[in-house]
Amino acid sequence: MPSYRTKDIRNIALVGHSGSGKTTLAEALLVKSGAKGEAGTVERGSTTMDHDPIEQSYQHSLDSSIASLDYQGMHLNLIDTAGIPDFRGPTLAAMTAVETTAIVVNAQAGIEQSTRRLMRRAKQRRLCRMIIINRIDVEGSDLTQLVNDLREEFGPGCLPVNLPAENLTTVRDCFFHTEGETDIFSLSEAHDAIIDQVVEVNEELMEKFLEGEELTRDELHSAFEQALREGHLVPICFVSAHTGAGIKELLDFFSQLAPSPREGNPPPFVKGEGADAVAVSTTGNANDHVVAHVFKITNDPFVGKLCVFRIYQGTVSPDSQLLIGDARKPFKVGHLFQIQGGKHSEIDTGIPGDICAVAKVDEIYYDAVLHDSHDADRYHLKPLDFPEPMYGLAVNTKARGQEQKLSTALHRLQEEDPCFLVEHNQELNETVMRGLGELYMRITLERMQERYNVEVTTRPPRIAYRETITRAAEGHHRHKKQTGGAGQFGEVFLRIRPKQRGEGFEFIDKVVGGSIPYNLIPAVEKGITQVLGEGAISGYAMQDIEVTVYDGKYHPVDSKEIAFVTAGRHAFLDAIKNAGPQILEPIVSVDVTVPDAFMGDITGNLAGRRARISGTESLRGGQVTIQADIPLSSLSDYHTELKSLTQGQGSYTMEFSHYDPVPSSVQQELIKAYKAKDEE
Ligand SMILES: Nc1nc2c(ncn2[C@@H]2O[C@H](COP(=O)(O)OP(=O)(O)OP(=O)(O)O)[C@@H](O)[C@H]2O)c(=O)[nH]1
Ligand SMILES: [Mg+2]
Repeated sequence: MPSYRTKDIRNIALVGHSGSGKTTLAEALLVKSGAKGEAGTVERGSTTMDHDPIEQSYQHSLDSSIASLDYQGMHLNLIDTAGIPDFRGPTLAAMTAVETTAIVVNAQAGIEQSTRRLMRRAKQRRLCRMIIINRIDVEGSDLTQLVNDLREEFGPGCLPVNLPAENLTTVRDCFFHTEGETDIFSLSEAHDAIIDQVVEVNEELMEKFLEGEELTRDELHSAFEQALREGHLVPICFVSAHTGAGIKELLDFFSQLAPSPREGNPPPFVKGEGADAVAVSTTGNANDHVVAHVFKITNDPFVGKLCVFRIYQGTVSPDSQLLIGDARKPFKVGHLFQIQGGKHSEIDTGIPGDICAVAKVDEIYYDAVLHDSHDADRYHLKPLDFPEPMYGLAVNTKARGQEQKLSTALHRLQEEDPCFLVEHNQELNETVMRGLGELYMRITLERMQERYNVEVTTRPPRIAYRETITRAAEGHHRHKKQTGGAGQFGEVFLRIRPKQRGEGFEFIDKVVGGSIPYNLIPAVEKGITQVLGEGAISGYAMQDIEVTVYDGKYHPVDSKEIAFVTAGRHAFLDAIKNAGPQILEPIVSVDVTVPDAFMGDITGNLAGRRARISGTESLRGGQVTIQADIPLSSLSDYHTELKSLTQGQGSYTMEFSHYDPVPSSVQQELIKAYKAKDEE
């Protein structure tokens, strides 16, 4: 049994812009609590959290990483995450496993793009949020201004719980204390401000407070937790991960004020799928049956597949027999682990609220619910709205005979990151991997080589164009074939109509009086869906079309399934001819970040690529971010061009946005290319 109980656990995700100091901060916390002897550094590649050799060579976290520490009877599970936006799949996934998201802000850089994005994400997920202002040791940062900026941007609930003092070498608590010297603000005013904010969530307490009565520590504590849960309060702490200023106070904050698993908002579990899903709650009790959620998969070179899960109720031991999702057959845990960066150690018990891992169970997948009662069948944690990866590379093995190795490597990599997808296009015999950016792809190729020993060649993948129609039309086809013995006969009348973008395909059967027998209607639909998959004019799948079959004819002997498949297919093609067929292209939203001086060149260049600029944002440190919607097809060489236009200083990320019609010249070209291929 562990020495701590559920109420002693604190689960904290450290998130924030790249370079804000999350990994260094985790290191400082581990050292301060005694979990580690000497502090490693990101530069030397000796931190607990950046344990992967590729992370060490890039000096950036490229995946989420977990370590725990014990401090004054409390057990703290820390999840360090990658700040580089390409790697936000695992970062967002980590946020589902914690009560508290700590958004780390670089004191010099101030609010950065990822700060906003992550604050918004954590709020959407109803997580308790706090802000850690790091790097207070560096001279020349305006901390007063930063606090004001945070309040302006994220609301008046952002309030310091401590303040830097003694020339930024330490911090002073202003939640429990009312007096003391500090470097910024008056401590007593900061104290009043935060107490005011906290008591606002509880009317009774507020009255007591206004009447000047002393509030007990318990009263304040429970109001504080409520304010955190409701997003009414976002406490701010100051630290320097380098000098250690504020680190002990941060540990104190975690142990005294951060929510335990019992105090956070309840995890958003549902039972069932899609529209049938209903909210269910977990108990948090150690004696109930097990409910746990897998939020991370890693393929460790030594132990193989490692599945990391958070327990919501019940107790897991090496003897536990757990079911994966709706599987009928359980697996035996065998060995239960606790994780410390790249290492793991065996434990005998996992209690509610804790984070543990099992190794070598191949059937477990990211997002699986592990449980030991059929009561928890069809349980899911409310899914995250992950960005859709749009940066694609088609890959082939360099050497022949390595195809199986490549496919295994891709499968393993896909298991680990919900924002990394692998698609295989049978028709082109093309394997395409998709991620959130160029850097992501580069690192994935390195991983493939280092971990799985596969070398590949890459090229830009085909763009996933789509076809649709622009107006309603009628279609008809009579299929009649007489070859020797039995003939084929089928006749179909249908009408088609465009649907709203993104609504997909709908098939409506309005045949009356059995002019097409009901058992042959599926054959008609089959003929139509064949065309949907293959496209009518350019070889790309069709979308957003409604087809109504309303009449036909059949022959009692010659009307077999195949006849109606063919008739349906040709009637549909006949209708499409008159329905103004239109090719659509994927449009992505890009954020391009460059030094100010290049802004003009970059927006000009984007405009030349058919981009629609939707906004620009000045960042501190002379950087600017340009937001634009742009056809994916215009970005195939953008990485190289951006680097050369900005002397290597520009970067961009993209996300799928929507489909738009292609310009007519592009449509003509695509049709021509398709015809030429067809004739071949
Ligand atoms: N002066 C100073 N430097 C710091 C402090 N914290 C971190 N750094 C430095 O800032 C750089 C980035 O720190 P990391 O800990 O790697 O930042 P991160 O947030 O983990 O970055 P990603 O992994 O890319 O998301 C490193 O060179 C650290 O040594 C601090 O408190 N003071
Ligand atoms: Mg890091």
